[in-house]
Amino acid sequence: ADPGSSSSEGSGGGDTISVGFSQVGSESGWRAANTKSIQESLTKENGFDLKFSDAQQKQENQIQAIRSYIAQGVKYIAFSPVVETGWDAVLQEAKAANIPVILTDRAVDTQDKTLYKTFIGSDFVEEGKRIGEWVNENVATEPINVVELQGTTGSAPAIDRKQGFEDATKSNTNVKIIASQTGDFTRDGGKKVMEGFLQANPDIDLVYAHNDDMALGAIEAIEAAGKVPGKDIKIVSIDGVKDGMQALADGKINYIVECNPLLGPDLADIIKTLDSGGTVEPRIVTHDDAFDQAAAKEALPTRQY
Ligand code: GYE
Repeated sequence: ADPGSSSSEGSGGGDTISVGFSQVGSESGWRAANTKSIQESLTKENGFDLKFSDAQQKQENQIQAIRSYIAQGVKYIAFSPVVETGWDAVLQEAKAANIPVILTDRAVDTQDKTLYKTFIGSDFVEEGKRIGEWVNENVATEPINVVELQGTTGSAPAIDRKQGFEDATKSNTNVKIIASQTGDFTRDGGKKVMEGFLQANPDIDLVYAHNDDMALGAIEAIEAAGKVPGKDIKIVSIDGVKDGMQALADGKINYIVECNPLLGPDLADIIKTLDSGGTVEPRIVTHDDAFDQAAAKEALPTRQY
């Protein structure tokens, strides 16, 4: 409300650290859990003054939000870049204003590594690889036709998860990717693209979805086409959100590689470390598990998201 005010003198005693966070959007269950984790970690009680904005999956909205954080003179900027490229100009503006930038969840593609302090998040190539390896061992022991539901075009997780799966399956002649299209990481997108795939291809054996939400959309399309998801058409996906894990436990999805969305506590630690003059590693990789149907049944009762 008062863009000129410095937020380093927080009310309620003690100083707070002002942080501007630009979120990708609210496209998925993963994103909802990630937003919650960040908002619950960067609280007043924890010493933060968080300014949060949702870019609705549009890069221009994120650039605008970052510029406004710079204009407000926040102490730190953190963001999850919707796509990989096109960030140099705005990141240079932040650097010129002496505002350290922290990347959470998704990477940017830049030559200049001085434009951000650290990038914290999962190894998306590895996630795609683990999916591919599971498919090699458990499904592609005979020839299979695979359709791929890609995440948001140009985003780090879509590029890397595609790459990882291809790396793991390229020497397996049984794996044939017959169609690949973006569903934008949404349930609706996954459903619509899967409907098209089903109409064009009578013989689909496996769906590789870059996230659970698109897998859940695909399940609806498969059921509407009179086929049984998890049996007639097998499904593998990435994230491990509640609804995805439930579908896995119910036998509708066959395998999920987790992507941990709970980045808030680490983000808070990173900022506090930087703020007290410390240094952080330029790349912090978070730990991800993987689940088959039996493991999902066991994990569900204590799942945090
Ligand atoms: O997998 C997907 C979300 O960037 C890792 O974005 C994140 C991805 C996540 O929309 O569900």
